[in-house]
Amino acid sequence: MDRTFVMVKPDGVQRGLVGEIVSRFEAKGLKLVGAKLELLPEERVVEQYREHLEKPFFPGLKSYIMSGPCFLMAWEGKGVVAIVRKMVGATNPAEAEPGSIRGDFALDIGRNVIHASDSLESAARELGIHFSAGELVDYSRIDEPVLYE
Ligand code: IDP
Ligand code: MG
Repeated sequence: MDRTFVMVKPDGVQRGLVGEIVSRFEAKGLKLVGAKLELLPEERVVEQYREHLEKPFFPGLKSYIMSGPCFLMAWEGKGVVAIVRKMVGATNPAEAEPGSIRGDFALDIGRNVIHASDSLESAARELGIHFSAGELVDYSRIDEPVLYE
């Protein structure tokens, strides 16, 4: 089954949105297979956002992500990468649809509350940056027989 990396950024943690965000993914039927609250060290922030290293917004992005604790999660389910990206919404909250997390809870592109991997490859890469194998848990959710055809 597919897995993806999701992270509530420091603004989302400070604004008390962790529970709301976890609830949305749980209610969708996705399975939480890893979670932790952490102040991220610089090298993991750089590794996660390495495609943006040369962008003008990178220094601001790095200090934003390191400004407080992040809530890191691994979610599992059928098609989970695309489903979570859709539930997260467009990068710029001004363009994110109402009903999406960024559409409902954010205003500014530089304070957009949440990160989610954009492909299966980046999901595997990002999970590897932030979680050790022992921190990801294999188990069944009791509602799986009725969630899946
Ligand atoms: P994504 O988070 O939707 O995948 P990316 O383009 O990968 O969006 O950008 C990563 C993160 O960098 C964004 O979520 C946002 O926090 C930040 N970011 C992207 N573009 C800008 C910008 O133009 N100004 C400030 N921050 C930006
Ligand atoms: Mg991205």
